[in-house]
Amino acid sequence: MYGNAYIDPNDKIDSQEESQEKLDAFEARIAAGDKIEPNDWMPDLYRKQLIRMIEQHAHSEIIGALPEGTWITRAPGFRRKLALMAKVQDEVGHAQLLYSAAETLGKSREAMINDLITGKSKYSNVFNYPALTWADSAIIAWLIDAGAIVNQLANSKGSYGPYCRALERICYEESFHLKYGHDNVVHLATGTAKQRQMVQEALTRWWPPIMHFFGPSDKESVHTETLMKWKVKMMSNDAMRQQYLDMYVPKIWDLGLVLPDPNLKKNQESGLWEYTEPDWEEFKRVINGDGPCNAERLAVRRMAEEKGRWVRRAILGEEAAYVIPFA
Ligand code: FAQ
Repeated sequence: MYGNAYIDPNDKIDSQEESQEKLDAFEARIAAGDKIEPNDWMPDLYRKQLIRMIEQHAHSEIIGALPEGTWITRAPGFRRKLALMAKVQDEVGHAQLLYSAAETLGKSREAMINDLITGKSKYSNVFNYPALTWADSAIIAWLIDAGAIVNQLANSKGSYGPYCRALERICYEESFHLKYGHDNVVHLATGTAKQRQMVQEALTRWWPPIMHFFGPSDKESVHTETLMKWKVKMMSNDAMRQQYLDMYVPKIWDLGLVLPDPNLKKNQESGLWEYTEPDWEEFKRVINGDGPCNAERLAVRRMAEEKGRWVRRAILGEEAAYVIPFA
C-alpha cells in the first residue's frame, strides 16, 4: 500500500483562500522557469508535497549514513577509513541542508525528527538493508550515490529555490562519493578471486533495492503527476530508472560483474532497457517499516535523539520559549 499519512494526493486547492488568479500567476512563473522562494505565495498542496519530499530526502541522508558508517571502524587501511569518514560526514551534512530547506516551508526540525522516529515519515528503501561486507559499502558509495545523483541533478533544476540550491551543493559532494565508491569497486573487482567474489555477492544483494530506489513504476506512482506539473520532480520514476540503467549497466558489465537479472538488456529499437520487474511487494513492506533493518535504523535515531537532548536544551535553554519573544 502506498500513500502518505498526511498527504491526500487528491487534495484540492482551497479556492476561498487560493484564488484561481494567484494559482495562474504561480503556474506561469513556474512555466517561465522562475524559482519560487519561501515568502512567495504557493498553493497549499505544493507546500505539503515539498515538505513530504524534502523531509523524506533529509531522513534518507541521516539514516543513509548508518549502513556505511558501520564500516568506519573496519575499513581496510587508513586512507579508506579517512575517505569513508569524510563521506559519512558529508551525508549528515546533506541532511542538515535538506532539513533547513524543509523548515523554510513551515515545518519545524523537531516535528520532522519526531515523524521519523515514530515511523510516520518515510525514508529511502535502500537504507533498510545491511552492509554485510566492506564490498557492500563500496557498492553503496558507487551505485546508490549514482542513483541519488540521477535524481538530484534533475531535481536541482526544479522550481523551489531553497531545495534546488541545496541539491546543487549536494550533487558536488555526491559526485566525489561516486568516484570514491567506483575506485573501491574497481579495486575489489580487479583484485584477488576472494575480493571479486565479495563484490559480486554484494552487487547481487543490492541490485533489487537499487531497482526499487527510483520508486514504483509511473503507472503506480501516486505523486509524480502533481510534482512534475509544478516542477518539483523533473523526471518520472521510470525515466530516472532508465537513465540510471543507461549510465551504469555498461560500467558494471565492463568490470566483468554479473547483474542478477537474465532479462536485463537494452532494446535497440525503443532505446529502453528491459528488465524483470523487481519484487514490488517487498518494496512496499520495506518502505512501510518491515524491512530487514528498519527497526534497527530507527532505534539508532531514537537513541541519538535521546542522548542529544541535553545538548539541545543546553543550547536553546529550557526556557527558550519565554526568552525569545522578549529578546
Ligand atoms: N523509498 O508517488 P511516488 C541518497 C514512496 S538520498 C521509500 O512515486 P514520489 C543519498 C513515496 O514516498 C535518497 N519510499 O512518490 C545517500 C510515496 O509514499 P508517501 C533519497 C519511496 O515522491 C547515498 C510512495 O512510495 N532521495 O541516497 C521510494 O513521486 C548514499 C509512492 O511513490 C530522495 O528522497 C523509495 N525509494 O517519488 C545517502 C530524493 N520511492 O510519501 C547515504 C527526493 C517511492 O505517499 C548514502 N525524493 N516511495 O507515503 C524523490 O525524488 C521522490 O520522492 C521519489 C519518489 C522519486 C523517491
